[in-house]
Amino acid sequence: MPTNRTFTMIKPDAVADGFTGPIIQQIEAAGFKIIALKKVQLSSEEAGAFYAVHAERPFFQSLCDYMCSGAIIPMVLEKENAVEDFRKLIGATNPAQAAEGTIRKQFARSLESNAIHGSDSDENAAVEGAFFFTEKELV
Ligand code: DGI
Repeated sequence: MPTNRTFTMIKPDAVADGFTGPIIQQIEAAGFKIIALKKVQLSSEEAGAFYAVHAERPFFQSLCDYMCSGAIIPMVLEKENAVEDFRKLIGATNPAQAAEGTIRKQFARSLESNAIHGSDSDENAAVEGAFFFTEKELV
């Protein structure tokens, strides 16, 4: 994936709470172009594979249960400096510590149910995007 792209997913809490529309609106208003988008529900195995890097963490099982508890909206986004700018737009992992105006501050329920994912590097953006989308689906 080119380095001007990042990967995101709107997580089950925000989809269930009806925040898909407002979140996508803020993403586009911040200058990100949506290159790919779909709605899916992960199996427990798929959630575990996506978060394999956290397999040894105490919250891993809870995170997997949460991530497959409902529909999610994975997306690939394009913008100059996409990874860094998107992490700023969504705010800190824990919404209680997220800056005012960030997506997590506005829409997240808790540290675990934190509304949205954003890749933390160009390398991870490429791997995570490929987890959900083929090259042909990036348009
Ligand atoms: O890159 P982030 O999503 O901001 O954060 P991360 O990669 O460190 O963690 C991935 C997800 O795991 C995060 O969005 C929420 C969850 N998480 C992180 N730290 C904790 C956690 N969940 C629980 N229950 N407890 C934690 O300490």
